[in-house]
Amino acid sequence: MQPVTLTRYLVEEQRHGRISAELRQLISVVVRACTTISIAVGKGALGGVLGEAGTGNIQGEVQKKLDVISNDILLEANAWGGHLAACASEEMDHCQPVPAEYPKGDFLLLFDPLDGSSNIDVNVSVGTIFSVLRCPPQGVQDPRDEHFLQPGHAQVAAGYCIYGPQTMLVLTTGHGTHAFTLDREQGLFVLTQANMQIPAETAEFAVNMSNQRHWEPQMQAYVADLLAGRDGPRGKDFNMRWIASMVADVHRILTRGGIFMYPWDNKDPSKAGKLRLMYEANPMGLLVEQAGGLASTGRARILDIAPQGLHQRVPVFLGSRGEVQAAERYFQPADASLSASPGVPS
Ligand code: P6P
Repeated sequence: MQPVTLTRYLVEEQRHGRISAELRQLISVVVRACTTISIAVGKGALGGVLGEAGTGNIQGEVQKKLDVISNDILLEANAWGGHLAACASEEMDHCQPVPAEYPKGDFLLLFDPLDGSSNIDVNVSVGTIFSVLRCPPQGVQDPRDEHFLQPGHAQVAAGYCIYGPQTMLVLTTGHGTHAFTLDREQGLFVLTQANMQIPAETAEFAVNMSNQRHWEPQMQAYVADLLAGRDGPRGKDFNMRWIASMVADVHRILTRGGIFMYPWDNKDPSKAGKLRLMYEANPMGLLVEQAGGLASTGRARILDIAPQGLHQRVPVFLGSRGEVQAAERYFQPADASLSASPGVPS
């Protein structure tokens, strides 16, 4: 049987009326940009692309050279396509409208151009995360940040490209979550896992344990019970993984199950979490839900959050349905007796 390339998959989705020609073309442009980023990431020191760019972003983070390069590749690729009204990025303070001389489209594209970039210099998997929204009609000719502030369930597509031992694209347009592997010889993405399904139960959790003393009591209680293993209230032993690259941790969970957590902590109480809603939690949340999992703040469904800002942060619990529900139980009724952490959506 002929391998199903991404192009063929998207044409079939369009033929069955599940996506428009414009969305098919937009996804193709984004994925071509990711292929270019994959080549740049793969060169490493040989490409002179490692190390810091000497600049910072709105997050207050030092930018890596590849952060800036990846951002530029995505902006350049999407400027002239005619599918977009504007782009927004972790690396840019505000959205960037498509240049006036180019045709406009009805979509908005958000991305974290190179998530996990602190891992680049040590050759650990990193990735590009993207999210697609419809642009409100009034915003097409004059798009502004406020036009991006839509809840995650409004996404028309979401995905990531992981640059690891293989370069893989994981994509949803609302009809399941599907994985494609880059055939480097042919420069084509080939469908290698249709309809990914996250096992409902797991014995593997992912969290940065060094933050443990900064967590809310509910989070400390939940993780303590995981660590207590078979002799504790959970009655089974758990394993832990933490790659510190969300794309890599989420890819593992989509592939074999688990729960990924970046909860609120009091290191900077003014921040509702570390991860960003619009271009990390929302796209990953849609991919996970489309694969049968859950994506929560611990207290609310991530995809239902009404965004207040382009770079808004949220706590994230996502992965195996049964385990996310188990974590949520620690944040329920007893919560009334504990002050909810500031900024965390109730
Ligand atoms: P920490 C990478 O910087 C990132 O945004 C995610 O990809 C990753 O899950 C998280 O931060 C890692 O955070 O605090 O463990 O370095």
